[in-house]
Amino acid sequence: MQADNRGRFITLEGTEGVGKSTNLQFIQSVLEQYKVQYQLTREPGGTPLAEELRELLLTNREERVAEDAELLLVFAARAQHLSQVIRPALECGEWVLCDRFTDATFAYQGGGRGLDNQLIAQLETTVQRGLQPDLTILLDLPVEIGLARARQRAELDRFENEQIEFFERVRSAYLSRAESDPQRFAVVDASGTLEQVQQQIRDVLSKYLAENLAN
Ligand code: Z5A
Repeated sequence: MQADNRGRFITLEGTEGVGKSTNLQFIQSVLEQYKVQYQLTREPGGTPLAEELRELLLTNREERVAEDAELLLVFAARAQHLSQVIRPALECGEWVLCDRFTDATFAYQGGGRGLDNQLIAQLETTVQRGLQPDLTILLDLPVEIGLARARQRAELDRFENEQIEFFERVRSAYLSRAESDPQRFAVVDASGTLEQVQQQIRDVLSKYLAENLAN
């Protein structure tokens, strides 16, 4: 049983190749062990329309994508996702486990592309109306290691084709957000073996679940 009826909103973040997909399965197994009812979802995406917007965002194309167009597409997908999936789940007491959310926008469009954080914050206020993740697990890894891991994959998407400097800016934007909100963020050192990374994630989740689930 939960300490109250509200579902909790957990997000997972990090730069390329940090192991989000790998560790999402592990997080799910911990939630299941504690019998938490949850929905697994992702951004950009999570609904049919938002998945179409994801495809538009990730596809490599000849036409240069304007930074503000990219930002608006990200928030259009998020608005749909919030309305169709995230809010309804939280309102009926389900937890939501989301692969990336608005911290990714501050990191990629803010840090990476150099867009004004105030503009992002305005869109965040309009679209989220105060809703924020309750817990954000940030997997952190030196950029070169993450890129080497990610680039073993067959095809690179529009973001993965960026230069190393882009990902350095993304990483530092994530770390400075984590530093400014230590209550919400748990930073996990993702440079160790999978077992070491998962032990840290288990520690974070066990503490959080103990505080947020009543017996
Ligand atoms: N984006 C944005 O710009 N703005 C926004 O607001 C949002 C997103 C929400 C899609 O994200 C893109 O959208 C993203 C930013 C942008 N940029 N890109 N690309 P995504 O989350 O779908 O894509 P991704 O970042 O590429 O994540 P991924 O596919 O889930 O991969 P991953 O989490 O980086 O890693 P993985 O597949 O779990 O692991 C990579 C490899 O490393 C794999 O072979 C593993 O077996 C291996 N691995 C994992 N952990 C370890 C350890 N500990 N040791 C050794 N090897 C490991």
